[in-house]
Formats: sequence, C-alpha cells, structure tokens
Amino acid sequence: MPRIVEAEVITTCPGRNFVTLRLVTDDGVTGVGDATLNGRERAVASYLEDHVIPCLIGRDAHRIEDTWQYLYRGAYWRRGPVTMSAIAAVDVALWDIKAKLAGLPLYQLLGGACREGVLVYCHASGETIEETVEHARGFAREGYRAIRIQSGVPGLPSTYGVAKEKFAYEPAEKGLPPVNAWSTEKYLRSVPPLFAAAREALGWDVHLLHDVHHRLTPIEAGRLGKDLEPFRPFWMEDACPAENQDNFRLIRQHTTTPLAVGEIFNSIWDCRQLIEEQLIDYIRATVVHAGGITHLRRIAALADLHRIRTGCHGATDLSPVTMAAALHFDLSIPNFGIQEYMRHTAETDAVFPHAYSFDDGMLHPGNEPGLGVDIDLALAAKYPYERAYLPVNRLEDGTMFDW
Ligand code: CS2
Ligand code: MG
Repeated sequence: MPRIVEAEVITTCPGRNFVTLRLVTDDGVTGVGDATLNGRERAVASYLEDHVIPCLIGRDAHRIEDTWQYLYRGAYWRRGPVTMSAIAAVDVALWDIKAKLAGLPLYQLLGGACREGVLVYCHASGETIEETVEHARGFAREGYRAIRIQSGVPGLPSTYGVAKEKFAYEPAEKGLPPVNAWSTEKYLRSVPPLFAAAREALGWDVHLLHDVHHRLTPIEAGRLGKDLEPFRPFWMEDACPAENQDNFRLIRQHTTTPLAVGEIFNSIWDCRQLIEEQLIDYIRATVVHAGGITHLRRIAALADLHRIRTGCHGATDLSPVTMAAALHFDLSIPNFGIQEYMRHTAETDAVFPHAYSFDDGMLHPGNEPGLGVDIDLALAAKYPYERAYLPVNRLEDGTMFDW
C-alpha cells in the first residue's frame, strides 16, 4: 500500500501567483494538486501547511474518498473557498498518484472517454466593439469554435474582462486592489451592439459567450437575456450574485438565454437548488475550488439528473494543474458542456510542463499516466510570491458594488 511520506506546498509567481501541493509516496511516486485562490493564496497555503499536511503523513495514498471525508468532516468548520481549495489540492494529488500507479491517464480511472476531445472557449476582448470583434476573428482563424466576448463600456474608464496587454485578461494586480468604475445603464446599452457586431463578423457557426460577472439584479439580467436572444448566446454567465439561488427564478421567467453560474461555488450546496429547479443551464464549479475531482463528480452527477451540463471555469488564475485535471474530468462525464481555456503565459507553461494540447477547437489531456502535468521545482523557486489582489468595483457615486 503506497503511503504518503512527503507533502510540500510550493508558491510560485511566474507573472501571477500559483499555489501547488506536491505529495510523495514511500515508493517515490509524486502527485500534484492546485491550491490557488486568486487574491487569497497564502490563506490556502497556510491551511495546507499548518493544518492539513501533518494529518496526511503516513496515510494510505489509495484512500482518496476516505481522505476527502476525513478532511471535510474532520475540519468541523465545513465548506468555504479556502477549505475546499485545500481539500481539492489533496484530492487531485491523490488521483494523480493513483493513476500513475495504475499506469493510466486519469480519465481512464474515471470511466474512460465519453468524447474524442474537450470543446473549449477562449476570451476575446477590447476597449471597443471593433477591437473585440477583431480579436475574436483572430481566435476564429485559430480554429476556436467558441469565443467569449467582453468589451469596454463607453463612458467607463475601466471594467472587467478587457485585457490590458494583447495576451489575456489577468485579474490580479500587485499592490493594493485597483478600483474599477461601474454603471449598469451604460453596460446594458453596450452589450447588444457588441453581439450584433460579432454575429455580423463571425456568423452563426461559432458559439458566443458573455460574462456579466455578478453585476446585475435579477430583473436587469432578465432584460439583458431578452435583448441578447436574437443573437443566440451560448450562455450569459454570472448574471447576478447567486448566494440567493431564488434570484435565478426571476431571470428564468424573462429569458430563454442559457444561464451559466458557479465559478466561485465551492460545494454542491451552493448550487443544489439552482440545479434541482433547472434555474441554470451550465454549472461552472471547478476542480480547484469545489473540493477536487471527488466532489466535482458529485456536482456533475446531480446536474446530469436535471439536464444541466458542465462549463468549468478555466481562467489564468487556475494553474495548468487544474486545467489538466479538468480535462480528464471533462472527457469522462456524460453531461460535459464546455471548458473555459484562457491560455497561460510561456513562463507559467514552463513552470508547469504538461501533456494537454489544443487542436481544432478542442483540448485533450493526453495519455501520460496520471494527470500529465508536473511542477518544475527549480524553475518555480525562481519566481517568489508577490502579493496581488483582484480589483474592486464601485458605482460612479462611490457605492461599493460587485466586481
Ligand atoms: C472570469 C474570471 O474567467 C472568468 O469567467 O470570471 O476571469 C475571474 O474573474 C477570475 O478567475 C477571478 O480570479
Ligand atoms: Mg466568470
């Protein structure tokens, strides 16, 4: 029986912070798990180093479910993004070890492939509609079949989702949290013309997605969903905050635009009502923030009962370890919908060498035993942690708002 004999938390910052748990068994097999919680990275690192790791040493690495239950029930203080990200890191590292010991790519242990590849969507953005559409055209030429479109809002100095550099929008700023400005009225006026221009330029064979990022009331979300119906969005994401899952009943009453939510969810309890009442169409919970593969499979199974598909979060603040694990998960479940794929920088890819690859609008995890991803410890050590924050958002009158 393989016993866990070493456990290490590696914090590295190749352009942005990542926290990785690395486990080693007594026969030298290693497993990695992502523990990155953007803007609160040290909290999860400490939860693992100071509280979880002492309990892992000596445990049977094959006992994934028992370890999950031990860390979930044994904490007493259940759920929350820090706890569930720490549990996720242990869970994924143990699945990596188990698959390596079996000599199989992880998806084969999860029931094998249900599809040939994993449909992904990328992020197109720009200060203006024209810039955004041009950015989207480039991705369409690269073979992406699904593109998220986000543009600047006329009259607002800054907003979510518009990349500063050409590469990708990176929601983590060194120093103290930058302050964005928000106006729902200006935003609601700006989105339908963006979709009209994108459909005009890209046609109907590409899926178009949009992220509202928690900023509307339910009735405003109903309004936007109705306005976008002629353009057939693939989904409207995070239409409003979802602590009160009832909010989505009101949105549902007013629009058939598909709804996606859940990237900030950390357990099945955050989405049970949304799923059981079919208030959403895609659940966005992720391997890294919703308790790992073990718990995310439960969420996907509940969603499948209610004809809801997955659409896992995949922003650059989820490391390549999460992307690899997500792809094995995505390949293996019957109700897969789509996978977000914000490409990491070359520095990040060098720190996390991986087997997953992109072709014809899809990703595949590869067939290396385990996850097919690792962390280069020597290279990781060259990028020390640098505290960084997500932006905050205020209305034009200064009222603190949702970002
Ligand atoms: C966004 C993320 O990718 C998305 O859907 O919501 O960029 C999100 O803002 C970041 O992951 C937050 O850390
Ligand atoms: Mg989002």
